[in-house]
Amino acid sequence: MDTKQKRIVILGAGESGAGAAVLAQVKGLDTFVSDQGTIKDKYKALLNQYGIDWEEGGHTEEKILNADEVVKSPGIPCDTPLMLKLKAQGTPVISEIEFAGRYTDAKMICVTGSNGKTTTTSLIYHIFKSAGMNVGLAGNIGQSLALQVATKHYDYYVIELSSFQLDNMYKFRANIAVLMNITPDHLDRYNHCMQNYVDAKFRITQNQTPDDAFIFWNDDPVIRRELARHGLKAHLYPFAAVKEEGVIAYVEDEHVKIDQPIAFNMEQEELALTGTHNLYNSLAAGISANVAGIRKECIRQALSDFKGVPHRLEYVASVRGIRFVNDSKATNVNSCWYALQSMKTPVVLILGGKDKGNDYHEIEDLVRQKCRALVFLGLHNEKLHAFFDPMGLPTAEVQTGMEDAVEAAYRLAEKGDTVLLSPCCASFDLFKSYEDRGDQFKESVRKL
Ligand code: UMA
Ligand code: ADP
Repeated sequence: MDTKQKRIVILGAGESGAGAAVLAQVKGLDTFVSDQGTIKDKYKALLNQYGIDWEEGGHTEEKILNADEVVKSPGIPCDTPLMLKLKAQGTPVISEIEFAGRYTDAKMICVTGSNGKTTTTSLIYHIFKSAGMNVGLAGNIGQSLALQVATKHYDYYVIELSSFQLDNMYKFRANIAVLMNITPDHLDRYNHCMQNYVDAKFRITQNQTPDDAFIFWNDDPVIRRELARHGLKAHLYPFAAVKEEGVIAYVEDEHVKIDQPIAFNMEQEELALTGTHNLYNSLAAGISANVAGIRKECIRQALSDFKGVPHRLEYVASVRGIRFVNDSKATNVNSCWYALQSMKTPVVLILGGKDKGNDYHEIEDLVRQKCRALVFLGLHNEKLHAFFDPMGLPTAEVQTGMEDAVEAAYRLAEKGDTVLLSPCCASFDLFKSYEDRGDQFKESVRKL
């Protein structure tokens, strides 16, 4: 019998890698962690607590290329010199989610999409938790799945999956898979090829069986086009804003209705989350809970008392009749479209930041219809000027920071308006993260 321990090397020691390392270690594997940068103190402490061998400040090839298997952190691209060497010599590379999935028989409810992942994942978790289920929240949100599998015992996991996490998943099976939508994002990681990104998203359905559920937005043109290509075996649960051919969940006569597997309805007005995009998120969450057999009263109650997630269309305050809404998580043009679409008053829109190859045509009409004025907040606002200036709206240009942007927006707004931070861009030019950007917005509003 071969008694040699399997050598597992984990690349990256952030939330994902540190969790994978703990799981590998407690499962008795020969575990080594390598980080090219500096490992955060809290992850060093965790690795040391479990007696795990680690390095930082570089990847030592002789300690990595001898791995039987590599777990790659999602932030590491597939085409770094080291990754290419591993591929060339045939070393299997998997994601932390794939790895963790091997060591649990909990039911997996997985959510992906270009927008709405965190909101939908959090809402599903809220419904399950309110219903008294033994459930964990994991993935691209909060604590890594691997660490929870190593240290806790849940019957269900609700997991937010980014395309990066899906990339290296092969055998993992989602009992309930939710695909919200697919619009361009992260294309720099996909060879600037949209199809590669689409294929990554569809990996959420691989290995599903007829006992599993695939919940998706029926009106997404990309999802509809792709359905046939993927030979799906799971039971399909398509949803849409209104009743149409084939959908099992929709709004009719101001009621949210889910026809399958168990008939469910509630007044749309009772939903805690507002706006069309949040209707989709509520439908997807409601179907997931319905499929899992949660009682209708529990689903109704939880869909109506959900507190929302910070930085997603978060109401901040009203100052002299002007409402301030923080949608800092709108880091692409599509999410800003939904934010604008949900606005019921004239809007002063604050947008800008690190551009990801944005095409603003998508929001052009809504900006014309709804915006009183625009505030460009970023180090490089030239592209925004070039696109929006011809519309002739009042604009303010701010490169200095959030406080000045909020003051400029306040000056441009009139009583009854909404000042909306929904930037279409990543935050990294002026802020540490989208959370930092949203927090600074809230702080600046409170100072007015
Ligand atoms: N590193 C290397 N080698 C490299 C490059 C990086 O060792 O070649 C190291 C860095 O020095 C760092 C570590 O890798 O110490 C970071 O790994 P990571 O970027 O994968 O970050 P984690 O902390 O492990 O967090 C990851 C997800 N991050 C990304 O996908 C970029 C987290 O999603 C996720 O919550 C976490 O795993 C647990 O599953 C965050 C995210 O920004 C929220 N996601 C993107 C998004 O939402 O748009 C996809
Ligand atoms: P993700 O985790 O996919 O980034 P979030 O739930 O954090 O998604 O929401 C990010 C932003 O995307 C929100 O601020 C909102 O403007 C927009 N959004 C939320 N849900 C949807 C949806 N279903 N479709 C399109 N846009 C959405």
